[in-house]
Amino acid sequence: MPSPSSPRWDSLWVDLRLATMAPGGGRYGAVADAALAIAEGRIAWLGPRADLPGRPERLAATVHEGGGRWMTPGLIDCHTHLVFGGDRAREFELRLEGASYEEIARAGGGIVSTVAATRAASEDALLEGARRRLAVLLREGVTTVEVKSGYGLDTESELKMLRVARRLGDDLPVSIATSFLGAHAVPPEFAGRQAAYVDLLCEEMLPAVARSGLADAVDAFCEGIAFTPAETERLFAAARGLGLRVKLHADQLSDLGGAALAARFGALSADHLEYASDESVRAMAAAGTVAVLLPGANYFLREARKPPVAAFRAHGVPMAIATNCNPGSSPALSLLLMLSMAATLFRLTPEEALAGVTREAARALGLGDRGVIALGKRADLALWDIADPAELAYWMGGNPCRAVVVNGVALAPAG
Ligand code: DI6
Repeated sequence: MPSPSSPRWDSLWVDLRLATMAPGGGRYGAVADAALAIAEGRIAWLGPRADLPGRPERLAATVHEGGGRWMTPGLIDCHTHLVFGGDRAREFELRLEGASYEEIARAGGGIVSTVAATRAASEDALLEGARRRLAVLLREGVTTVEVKSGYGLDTESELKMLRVARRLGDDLPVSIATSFLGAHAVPPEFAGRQAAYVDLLCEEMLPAVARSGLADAVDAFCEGIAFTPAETERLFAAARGLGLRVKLHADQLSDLGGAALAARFGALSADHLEYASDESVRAMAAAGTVAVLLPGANYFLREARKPPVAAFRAHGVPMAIATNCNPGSSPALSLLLMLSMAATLFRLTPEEALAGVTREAARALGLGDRGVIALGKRADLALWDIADPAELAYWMGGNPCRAVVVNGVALAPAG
């Protein structure tokens, strides 16, 4: 407890416009001419500056001038494959010459080619590559990032990827949430023996990952070129037995009922969803499963079909947006560009898009302590040089982020 003469807060921001993104709070949950106080990494006070209970210098050890700028929750990128070896620029050229993503995958390229490069890379080399990509994301006000494994596809290589993901959070000012994606593709040594790989996944890899404590959730790719619904169910049942939450790459290239399956397991999220049926949307609504929309992959694979946004709205399914940063379907390093794409390609409103990388992205990761600006939440914040929050989805390129606050500590974004 501070003594009566010591300031009650660690820091205080004044002269702000807040986009709290709190539900039910009007457009963007906005508070004009606001102040926000931080104590022990948490939001300790917020409201109109005129309601502050004293002079700022008396109230906090450090006072920051917001200069009338907008402050939002720190952005959350809730679906990335940030850790990988090599690149797939040649595959991009092949696709431009007419080959499809599925054809390349079936011919032994695609995810499996990144697996070879990832297995061959040292842990430090993987860390260095991922750190460079992550630093670019963070410049745009991102304060939490989900990182998947899924390019190792054997126990040791998957653990290596997850260790790299955790180390990213030690090295850079960001929270990292990890997902084990051993069911991303069938590794080459199991070609033609998919059932045997699923046995290994459920009986050896998943238990080893659970024991390591390196994964916060379990993910899978349920698709014609990946794992069947029955295989996915078996993995999810094993995950549930080990006390791990699940999420799913569902209905990206075809409708296998993946989103409904995810909902049956109380999944945190179902991701992609271009081919999700109305029945799946209803199941997601009933289960509270978040729809994670990935416009980068939709754009990069030139997919004509769009996720059923009107149905998500009609049934009250929360929509999150993420970069899906990966070398094959979405080499995207800008979460703000994903807001623009979500608005223009998927017809989200700019406010829905911003909620998709704050409030709803937090929900997709099961992180109840962030994603909105409210009392007691983690002080992860971003400060923007914009006249209106809609600009975050409006500009295509450019970076209006002027400062970030991570766990209460104010930082200027590099670069
Ligand atoms: N769907 C995707 O878009 C990524 N993974 C998945 O299941 C693609 C990953 C890659 O092509 O490397």
